[in-house]
Amino acid sequence: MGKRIQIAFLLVVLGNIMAIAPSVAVVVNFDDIAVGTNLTASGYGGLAWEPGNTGAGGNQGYWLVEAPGYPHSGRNFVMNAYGSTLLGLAFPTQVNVTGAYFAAQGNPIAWTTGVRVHGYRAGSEVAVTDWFTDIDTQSDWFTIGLNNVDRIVVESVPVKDGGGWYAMDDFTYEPVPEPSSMLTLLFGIAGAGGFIRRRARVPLLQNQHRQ
Ligand SMILES: [Ca+2]
Ligand SMILES: [Ca+2]
Repeated sequence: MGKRIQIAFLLVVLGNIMAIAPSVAVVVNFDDIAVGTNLTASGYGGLAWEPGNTGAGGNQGYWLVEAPGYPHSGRNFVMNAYGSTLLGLAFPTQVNVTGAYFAAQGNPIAWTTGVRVHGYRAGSEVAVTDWFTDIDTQSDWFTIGLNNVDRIVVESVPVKDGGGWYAMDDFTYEPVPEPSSMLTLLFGIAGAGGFIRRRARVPLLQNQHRQ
């Protein structure tokens, strides 16, 4: 293998790995956890489900696994208990939040009229989505598209007693590869390249000895 071909080959491999690595989507479907679970401090899915702001009746909101209602997958989904209008979710590393399915929850007079998502990085808000207003009995995809964030807050419009209820399902995000792991990958590939070169040389040398 010529040197140029080797380098081209390695670049193609590296390009493919870099293209593939960020696209390992994680889908949180809430179907493997009991209905009625308060997700605060549960660590469900390896994520930090935060308590929310005060919702209806002066009660503190939280992420609550619920069914039946309007799930997208399986039977379960997550809802904002007491209609909490600000509920946070934190990630162990930076992620790209792709989106989630949203639907109505509970009594029709309590359905929120819209949700939007705030993205945070290292404690600062870096972006916010537009309002998603398709909140009804048909669960639909909300493209959130917040990249390189380590925390999000889902905000809903209050409609009753200070609360605005919704159901969320199939929450989807992609971990962002850390620069250190990409460097490790680079060194690994460079090492593999050297190994391939050494292996390629051996038969050549042997052939030369035979000639
Ligand atoms: Ca589900
Ligand atoms: Ca809908």
